[in-house]
This record gives sequence, C-alpha cells and structure tokens, in this order.
Amino acid sequence: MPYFPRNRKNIKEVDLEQFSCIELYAAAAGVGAIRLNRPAVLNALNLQTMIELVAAFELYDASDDVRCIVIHGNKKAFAAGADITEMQGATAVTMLERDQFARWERIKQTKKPIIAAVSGFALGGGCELTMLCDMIVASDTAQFGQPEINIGVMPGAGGTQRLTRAVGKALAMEMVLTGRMISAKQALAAGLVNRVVPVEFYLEEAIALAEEIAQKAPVAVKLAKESVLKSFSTSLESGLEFERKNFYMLFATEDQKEGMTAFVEKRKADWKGR
Ligand code: CO8
Repeated sequence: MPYFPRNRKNIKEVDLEQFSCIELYAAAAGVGAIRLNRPAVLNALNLQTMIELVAAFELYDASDDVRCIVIHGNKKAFAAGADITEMQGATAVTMLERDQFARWERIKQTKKPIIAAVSGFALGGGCELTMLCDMIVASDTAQFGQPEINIGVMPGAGGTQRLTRAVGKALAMEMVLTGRMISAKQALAAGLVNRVVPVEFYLEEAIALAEEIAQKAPVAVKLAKESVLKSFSTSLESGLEFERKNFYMLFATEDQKEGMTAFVEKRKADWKGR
C-alpha cells in the first residue's frame, strides 16, 4: 500500500501521487522504504527515477514519521546503472546542460540514515547510489560493479571517488578499468558493505537494522551520521573538533537528559526527538 507520511513540509516540486518509477511504503515503525520499480530494465536509473528519488528522500527527511530510510530494488537487481537508452544520443553539451547527475548531491544532504538493501546487480549509477547510502546490507547474490568502461565511458556519480575510499585504490582501479563485478562476499571483505545475508532475508535484515536505528534518539542519530560523513571531507584534526562540538551540542537536548536519567533509573528511555 502506498505510504505518504503526514508531514509534507519542504516537498514542493513533485506531485507524490504521480510517482511512476519508485514506490514508497512504511516498512516498520519509523522506517520509510523506497522501492525502485522498473523491473523490466533492471531498475535502470532514468531521469524520471532520479527526480522521484530526490523527492522521496526530501519527503522522508522532512517527515516526523520517518527516522531511518531503506532503499531497495528486487531480487534480480538493485539497479543496473543509469539508463543507457536515455544517454545513447547525448552530447557533452546536452549532458552538461541537463547536469542530471548533480541531482544525486541532494540525496547526500539527507540527514536521516539511509540503508541500501541490495540483491542482484548494483552496477554503474546503481552501485554509486548504494555508496551514497550510509550502510549496505547485501544478499549473498548481490554483485557490485562499475562497468561504464565497457560502454566507452567512466563512472560519473562517485564511482571513482567513493568506491576508492571504500575499497582502496587497487581494487577500485581494477573494477573501474575492467568493468568486472565483485561478489557480495568480496564486497564485505573489502569494506563496501556492512552485512551479507541469504537472499531470502536481505530486505528483512535491512528493515530490522533500520528499525533498530529508528528507535534511538533522533537528534543524536542525525549528528552522529553527520560526524561520520565529515571524516570523508576533512582533516582528522577538524573532524575531531567537529565531532566534539556535535557531542557537546547534544547536551542541549531533552533526549540527553532522558537517556542518561533512564540509564541511572534502569528503565527504557522515552525519546522526544528534541
Ligand atoms: N540501461 C537501460 N536498460 C538496461 C540497463 C541500463 N543500464 N541494464 C539493463 N537494461 C535492460 C536491458 O536492455 C534489457 O532490456 P530488454 O529486455 O528490452 O532487452 C533488460 O534490462 C534486461 O537486461 P539483460 O537482458 O541485459 O539482462 P541480463 O541478465 O542478460 O544482463 C546485465 C544483466 C549484466 C546487468 C546487463 O543488463 C548489463 O550489462 N546492463 C548494463 C550495465 C551497465 O553498463 N551499467 C552502467 C550504465 S552507465 C552508468 O551507470 C553511468 C553512471 C553515471 C551516473 C549515474 C547516476 C544515476
């Protein structure tokens, strides 16, 4: 059943009822799910999918009902990349003018944690989308790759940058230059994913992880995510300072008082989200 959170503030651009490439649904308490839904083309990411995805992330980020987000495809494919048929006739000028891949940057600004639940192919822009997420729960059938080299181009939405940071230079170089895919097991060993589970359970596992996070103090979750991400874009010294200030800032929340009092009183904390 389609799911539209109550709080729609900041959602201006898209008429949510018009979503045609993705589906939104409530997966568990506090967990908003996004299903990529173009199975006939292995969830290839066309422009419309990107517009809808950005709108969905903005919607969930602004909604009080959602505290953690899960994005997934189906058993055969998370997403097999940007839609090649859409790019086939493009020129450098049309690509630059449309600059459609810049849309991904909005996803990066999502403050709530995002978990990619991946089964089957996560290729090209699909692999890059998983790397924009904060965690990746993979099925044992998942395959990750940057095969753009096989169609005469190269990764264009983080595949040379985020993949290299995740798996290291040598493996990233091999994947980007040969287009070869790696298995879920290899992805786990390389640090690209945080869990691998049998395909029957991958979505359930990702949703359970999201539900666990959704039950934590929301402001602390947001600032903790922001602090971990900061480590990718700053020096250790400024990162530590940033972390420390976020830590201090949490002492301005009711949830810090509640969390520590609940610990002392040996009871479960009742988070207010402020
Ligand atoms: N774009 C458009 N259509 C696709 C794509 C795609 N990326 N991938 C698969 N399809 C279509 C196929 O054309 C086919 O359609 P049809 O049934 O009409 O012939 C259908 O999906 C099923 O695919 P296959 O029959 O090929 O399925 P197989 O199981 O035989 O093979 C593969 C699966 C190996 C995944 C194969 O489909 C494949 O190689 N796909 C292309 C993978 C690829 O090159 N991806 C990179 C694309 S470029 C890119 O992502 C640039 C990123 C820049 C930033 C992006 C931000 C979004």
